[in-house]
Amino acid sequence: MGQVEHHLILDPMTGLLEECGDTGVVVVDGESCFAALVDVLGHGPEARQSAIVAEEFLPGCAGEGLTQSLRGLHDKLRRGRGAVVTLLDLDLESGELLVAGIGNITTRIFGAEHTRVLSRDGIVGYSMSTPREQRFRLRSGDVVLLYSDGIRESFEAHDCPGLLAGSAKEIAERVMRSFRKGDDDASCLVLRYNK
Ligand SMILES: [Mn+2]
Repeated sequence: MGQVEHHLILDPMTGLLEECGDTGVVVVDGESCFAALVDVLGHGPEARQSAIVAEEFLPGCAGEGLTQSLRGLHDKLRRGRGAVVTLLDLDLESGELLVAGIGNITTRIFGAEHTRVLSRDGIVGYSMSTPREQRFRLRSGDVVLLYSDGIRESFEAHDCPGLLAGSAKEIAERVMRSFRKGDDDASCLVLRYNK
């Protein structure tokens, strides 16, 4: 059975978690890993309220299907500000990865090839296109990186020598340190699959 090593960093623009609209969830149940990264529009205490709604709802979505989970979150966030969201589900035995995103969370896979996963347009809780689940196959050692638009979207691995070295925590800290923009909440979720 494969394993997944993961690390999430939330870095609020104001330095206060209670004013952070970015959040993430990881649930590992032994056979699979469900993960989410969420960026509620804007920042501050009101954004944090919607982030809390997502934090409370998403752990129960593990194993429920990504499209259904996005639809459920869409309903939950209707009274708040709306958010951009990417969900993924990784089968630890096979390395099969499903990803579904709405809005501009960046999702990248660093494996034998480097892949950017396209999201659909929209805002969860406000106006959401039909989710699309995309399928990938991870190999042992591959790294999946998700980050919000508080981090420079377009950096390349060669912009940061050793980007993928070390633990998931070290990778997340390196991305945050090197590419954080500073004008918004920032979040970064790193997963490394080990067969
Ligand atoms: Mn943002």
